[in-house]
Amino acid sequence: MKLDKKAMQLYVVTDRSWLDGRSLEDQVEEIAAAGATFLQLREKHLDEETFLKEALKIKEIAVRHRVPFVINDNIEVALRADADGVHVGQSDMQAKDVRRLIGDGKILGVSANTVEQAVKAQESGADYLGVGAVFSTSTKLDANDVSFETLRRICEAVTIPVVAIGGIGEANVLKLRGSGVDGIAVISAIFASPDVAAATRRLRALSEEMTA
Ligand code: TZP
Ligand code: MG
Repeated sequence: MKLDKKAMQLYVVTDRSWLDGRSLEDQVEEIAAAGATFLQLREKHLDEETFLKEALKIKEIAVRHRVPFVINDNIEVALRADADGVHVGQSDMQAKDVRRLIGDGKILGVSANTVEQAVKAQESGADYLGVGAVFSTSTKLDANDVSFETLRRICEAVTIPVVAIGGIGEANVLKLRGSGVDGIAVISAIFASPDVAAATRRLRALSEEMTA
């Protein structure tokens, strides 16, 4: 599936560890209404049926706001919920196997942190790449660091859209200028904020400034 690079502008990944009693759906509704351009449901500890129920709720929000919606690392849930696609990391199932299972009509996102991984992912049928961690983050403890120079070389080496991830917040978005990325992916910069809608609006504007 061909993805518009604009969909990468503000890519929001969910994380229920920041919810603090708030409901995930309510927060995602606010985030989608405030200008997120892509949604990824990332659940590391839910059983399959609860994950599926959550996916169906988030899908309804994504459809209504016309933003692409993918599931992190669970093809079964992605297919059963009829999500727009799946996102896999380097330690998950191989991209080419995922592509075979989901078919050509679905979005396949792949995490990459080297030029070699990026090129291989594109050859395996990835529609976009998530590259990071570009800044230090405490959200994903096993994230590899990606330097600005590596990020720039990855963007140069592939033709598919690239979104930067990892430790991105209002204070450092503009540091990604000139790297070639199409946008930013964030978790805590939005979910740790007491006002997710306001954070979404500010990050969307900064991301647009960064890629302008
Ligand atoms: N992959 C690389 S870094 C990361 C993921 C999922 C975590 C991003 O979270 P945050 O809070 O935006 O740093
Ligand atoms: Mg994964």
